[in-house]
Amino acid sequence: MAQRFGFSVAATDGKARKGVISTSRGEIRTPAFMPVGTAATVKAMLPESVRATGADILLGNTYHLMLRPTAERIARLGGLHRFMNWERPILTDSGGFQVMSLASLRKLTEEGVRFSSHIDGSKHMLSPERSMEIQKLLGSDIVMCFDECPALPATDAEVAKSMALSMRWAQRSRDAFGDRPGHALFGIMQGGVTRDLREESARALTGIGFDGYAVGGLAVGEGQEAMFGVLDYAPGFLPEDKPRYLMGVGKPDDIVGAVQRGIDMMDCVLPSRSGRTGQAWTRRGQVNIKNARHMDDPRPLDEDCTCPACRNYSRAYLHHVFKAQEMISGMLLTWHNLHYYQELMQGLRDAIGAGGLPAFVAAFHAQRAEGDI
Ligand code: PRF
Ligand code: ZN
Repeated sequence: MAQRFGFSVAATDGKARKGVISTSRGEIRTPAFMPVGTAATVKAMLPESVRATGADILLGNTYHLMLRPTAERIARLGGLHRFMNWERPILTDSGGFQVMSLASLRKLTEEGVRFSSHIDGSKHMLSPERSMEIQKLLGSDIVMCFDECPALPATDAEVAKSMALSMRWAQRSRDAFGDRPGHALFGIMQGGVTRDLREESARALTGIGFDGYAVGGLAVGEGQEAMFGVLDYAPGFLPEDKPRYLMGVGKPDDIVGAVQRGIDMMDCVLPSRSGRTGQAWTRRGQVNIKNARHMDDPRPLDEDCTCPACRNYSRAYLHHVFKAQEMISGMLLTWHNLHYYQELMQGLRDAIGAGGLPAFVAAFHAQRAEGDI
């Protein structure tokens, strides 16, 4: 009998929660940051290296994997965990958000979305039922409902109409998912930056009943202040005994602010993507390794960081391999960034556990204000 999906809160500090999600593939310490492994790989990292940074769970993408190498092929090869050599939990996004940002010739109807692949132009269909089928073929531990995230700018009426569609799709996702012991289905709240719509969306989702609840439709260009404005109330509309997942967030200060407001899980391409473009995230903020000031600098990126990039290499070396477009550049900076993100999450968990989150957050902002030296 598969281990049942569960969530327990061990400590709170203000609205912030520290807890553990149990799955049949292992535990997820929360607040959790999920590195993004879109195409069955966290780019530039071996899975064992991702684990070494402290990750308990990865995110995969329905949209990319259905197009290449296809969900059916991954299923024949034993599922996504075996395919990518990551035996711990995997959460998969449902595809709706990626269709809207990547695919062409999209046609949205009540049924779902027809679109052309950004890879070869081939025609495909995603619906709640098909998204549930694909995520089952992949063997995902945490399945996301099929939703629509409206593109900005959008009027209140457009956001309301889109949210209502996402709630009908949430019911269809729930029906198609069925009963799968050991696997979880999360609903996704929409409603833009409108409080009433967020509340209505939360009510629809909790009426259906999910194993966890995501806050979707944020970090889409509204800015941090507006996002925090929504996060000041939206998590409070969701059940306390279920994990809350903020999708596609974010920068380190977004993460800290979201955790303070009651978010338990997050994902973002930022640490991995910016690692490949020469951007490092440290306790002292952002460091651009491309900058000529690093050319002769024998010091590590961050003296206090224990990642391989900081233990074994100088800024001068990291600058050189970036300029020379050597593959190790993306490898080392991605490792550092993921290590920094996971250490931040551990710091948040420890601070919540000790009832010292406000002091931790104050120190976090003070160190960043000093800047890189
Ligand atoms: N819905 C889904 N995936 C997402 C989002 C969403 O609203 C976002 C918004 N930041 C990121 N990823 N399904
Ligand atoms: Zn480092």
